[in-house]
Amino acid sequence: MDPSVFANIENLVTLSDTQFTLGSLILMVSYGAHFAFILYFLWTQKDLAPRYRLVPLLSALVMASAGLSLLREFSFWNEAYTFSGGAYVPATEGQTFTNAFRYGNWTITVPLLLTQLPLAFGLARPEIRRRAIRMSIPAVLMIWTGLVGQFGETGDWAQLNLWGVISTLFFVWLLIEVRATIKAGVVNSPAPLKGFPDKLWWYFLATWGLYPIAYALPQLGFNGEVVIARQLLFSIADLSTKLVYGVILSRYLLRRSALGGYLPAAEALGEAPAVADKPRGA
Ligand code: RET
Repeated sequence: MDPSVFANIENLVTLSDTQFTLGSLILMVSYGAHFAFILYFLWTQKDLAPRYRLVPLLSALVMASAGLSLLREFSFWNEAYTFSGGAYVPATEGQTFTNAFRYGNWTITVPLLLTQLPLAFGLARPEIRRRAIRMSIPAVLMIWTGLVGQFGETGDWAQLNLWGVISTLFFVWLLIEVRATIKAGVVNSPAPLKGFPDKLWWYFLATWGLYPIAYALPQLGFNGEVVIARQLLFSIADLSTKLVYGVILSRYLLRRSALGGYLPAAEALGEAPAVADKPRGA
């Protein structure tokens, strides 16, 4: 069949049993981890000073939203292949596989992830709003232009690369805005935590940078290795930009809350004796 009738390379490639199972497993572990961490982020709120609690709450929302999207990708995956002649063959009827839903989901999760930054840095309310909007505009434009481009990945390299370049320009604009927020974060962090925002910046670059690599990967060829490598890359990126990023921010906020004199945070860090821990009669 003409490859160009399909939007994603998953529908062009016959997978070995191992490859199919790996793809299933990658998607399952991803949505499972996202759902499990809803509980972690809701729980971790209690030790943070009240003004920072919105940050893990946003992480919990991101976990729920991404978890549902990945669960859908997982069922697409299972519906889009049939086991026939000793291999998993793209189904000729019914459901095709698509990565496009990921881009729809990022439209929700990415602005939430970005808003967590000025919130965590404790900036003034109007500045939080201003920075969240200034970061979200290029972010959404980056995602939507990428969405248009990814429909070209089954062979229309001009479409893939042209929209990829346009999307990258919005990514650069986004990075300039993120960098400015990081700088405000350095100014606004308590002295012992001033090194944190810059470390987070490098983490941000390394992990958000995985997405354009996954986007470009189909140009290496239409085969099972590329399909699995791309799903793996997407999943590593998802787990690091949302889940691990949320854990890092929560740990920073715990230390920040303790430094600000919030006792439950100091106790959670083991830096202040909990009342119940004092020896009786002391
Ligand atoms: C695209 C298209 C190709 C060029 C670039 C891209 C960047 C995507 C990024 C996505 C980040 C997504 C996150 C999702 C979390 O839920 C759109 C692949 C630069 C950076 C963090």
